[in-house]
Amino acid sequence: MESTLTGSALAASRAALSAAMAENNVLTSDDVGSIEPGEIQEINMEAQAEGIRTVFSDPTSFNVKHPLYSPWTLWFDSPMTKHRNLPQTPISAVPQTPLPQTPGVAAAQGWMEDIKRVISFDSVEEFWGLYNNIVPPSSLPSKANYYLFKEGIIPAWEDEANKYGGKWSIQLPKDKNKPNVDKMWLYTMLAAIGETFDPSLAASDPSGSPPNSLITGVIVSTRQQFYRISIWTRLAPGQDDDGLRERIEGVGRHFKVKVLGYTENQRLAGPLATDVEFVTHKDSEKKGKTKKITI
Ligand code: MGP
Repeated sequence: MESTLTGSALAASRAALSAAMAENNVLTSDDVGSIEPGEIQEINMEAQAEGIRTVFSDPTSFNVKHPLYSPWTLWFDSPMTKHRNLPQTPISAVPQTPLPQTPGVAAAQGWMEDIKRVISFDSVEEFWGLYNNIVPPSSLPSKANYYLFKEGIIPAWEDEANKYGGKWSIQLPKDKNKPNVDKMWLYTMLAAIGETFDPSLAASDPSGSPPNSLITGVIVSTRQQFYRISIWTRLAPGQDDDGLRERIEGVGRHFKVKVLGYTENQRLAGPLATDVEFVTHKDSEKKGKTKKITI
């Protein structure tokens, strides 16, 4: 079936899918392309068939799943979730692992009070199942946020995985971007779960263990007059950064060019709009004048 995704979204989706297929030793079209004409490729059909059941082998209970590098959790808040003890959302069908009781989680308790955990997932199929059943950002009320974070990391500065980090973000005026924001958010999520923000890392881990990626999560926020999309990183460049600044800037550039579709030198700041900017969480916490890196 022809994909309806375009450009960077298609690339990100393919990255997620091919990572998953590589883990399952499934032959991809790229593999087929590398076979010389006339060359015979040995495929262990039995091994391939084992554990993978399709509609052809069982018309009622096939179970093809393509695992992601790591499991992710979606969180949500809006004016509706504030100060209310809402029951768990009806789509939380996947078993939830309890939050680690780290000092960071305890410190963020006030902030996390109104943020509801929606669901965790660890496969491409579950991601699409979730995506197809939630309200897109363009239809959310203002003051709402989706937070998609690696499982075990809470969307708070205080979490151990976030406290030395920062965020790339872009602010987009609502009136001009209502038609684009849903795709921008989808492409951002695909780049996160497909680990394409920090590609050197994903490529350099042949063991199949989850890459210790710089990315901890991504957020979309709706406000009265603008949307904001953010990418949270585990670390932020310091004075002796040992190449870290370059890596962090690579994340910002990938976000701006490959995910959002702007050109590298395009200036985006304007009324209610910002460029793609990086701020450390420590600076965000201080709320004062912040040092920004702009891509
Ligand atoms: P925000 O929602 O990230 O910014 O943070 P925004 O959209 O500019 O502000 P808003 O008022 O329009 O929502 C808003 C405020 O929430 C911050 O100033 C902090 O007081 C608090 N806050 C945000 N974050 C991400 C955290 C966090 O991780 N931990 C804690 N403790 N407070 C936070």
